[in-house]
Amino acid sequence: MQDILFTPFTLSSGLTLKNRILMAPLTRCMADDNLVPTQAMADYYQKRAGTGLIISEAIIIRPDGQGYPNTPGLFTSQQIQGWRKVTEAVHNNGGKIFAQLWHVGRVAHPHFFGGGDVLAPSAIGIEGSVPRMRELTYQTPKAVTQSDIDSLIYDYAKAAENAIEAGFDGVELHGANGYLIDQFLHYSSNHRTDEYGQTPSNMSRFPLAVVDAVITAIGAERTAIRVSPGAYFNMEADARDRNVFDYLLAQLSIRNLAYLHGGIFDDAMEFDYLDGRISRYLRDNYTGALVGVGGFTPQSAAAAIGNNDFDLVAIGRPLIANPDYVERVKQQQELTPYSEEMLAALI
Ligand code: FNR
Ligand code: 8K6
Repeated sequence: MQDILFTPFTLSSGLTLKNRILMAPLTRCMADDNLVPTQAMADYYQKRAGTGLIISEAIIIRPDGQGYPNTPGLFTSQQIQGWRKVTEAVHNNGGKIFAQLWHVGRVAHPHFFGGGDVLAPSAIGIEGSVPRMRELTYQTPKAVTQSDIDSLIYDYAKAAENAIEAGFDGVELHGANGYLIDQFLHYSSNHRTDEYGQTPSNMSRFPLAVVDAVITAIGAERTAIRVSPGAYFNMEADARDRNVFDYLLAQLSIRNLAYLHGGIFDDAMEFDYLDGRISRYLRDNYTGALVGVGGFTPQSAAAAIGNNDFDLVAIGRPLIANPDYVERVKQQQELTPYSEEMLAALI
């Protein structure tokens, strides 16, 4: 029944994955205090090398991109060396791994980077405080200047080069879940009146500039992106966002990326202004390889791939609970259910 999950798939890049099951990016807040990956992280990823492709936990591209404790970085030589241990462990076990590159934009907190501005498209903050550190209330960000934008684009491209130096097979830009790139793409977080705001092509300008800079640095075949057309996390929905994503997806379709990945917690969630689910909307508006995600079981994932809803599935929480998820599914063994307490340690 689930045989389709175990058929190989060749990405737009030519990279062949041994099966259709991807490890979804999962922030674990377990890097050391210099944001360097640890041996425990190398062991954790190595155990999951049976997936067709691991997408790493989100990795910050520079200090002011940090919004959670102990999230790893990819901007110091120590961090590059730390990631090298992880990629070698995965490759030695027959796996492949992409780095998810992250700047949280207005979800950053200066506590993590010794003070300074929180950057975002517009000076519109979010309510609330940092998870696990509730005393850190979110601040009103500074609207980025052209020179901030230039340096952010440069730093994304530099982090992509660092990822390749660290042995990653490619990078996935984190353009989802209400973080910096996504903040440009929604009307509720982007009130700019210059060439980065107000129209779909303007609102897509920064995201596409980052994509193009990364393509120039490491090649389109090693570049992927995750997007959240449906606002659901740290973001207010606005029906006009549809036009932005229609434009963005047409532009991404002509760039021959490795794949496109939807960013959502539960793909059963429907958005009126997208005419339904994220996976359906992305399939209808993007022509390359598509990764579905959000609440899939082996059964529902096999059915969705069989139905051509998407080409690959990313599995998140079940892979936290079951390091040997792929083997268990293959052997038709029972899966351990996920629970939040499992986030306390890497297994
Ligand atoms: C996530 N998710 C996530 N997404 C992302 O793009 N980058 C990240 O670093 C994280 N971190 C993260 C941490 C934890 C603890 C959870 C539970 C989730 C979202 C994740 O990739 C995925 O979209 C969801 O978990 C939905 O898939 P599952 O878990 O239903 O298979
Ligand atoms: C558990 C680690 C602490 C910080 C993790 C941050 C990672 C963010 C990933 C997105 C989380 C989204 C939660 C959204 C729930 C939406 C329900 C509709």
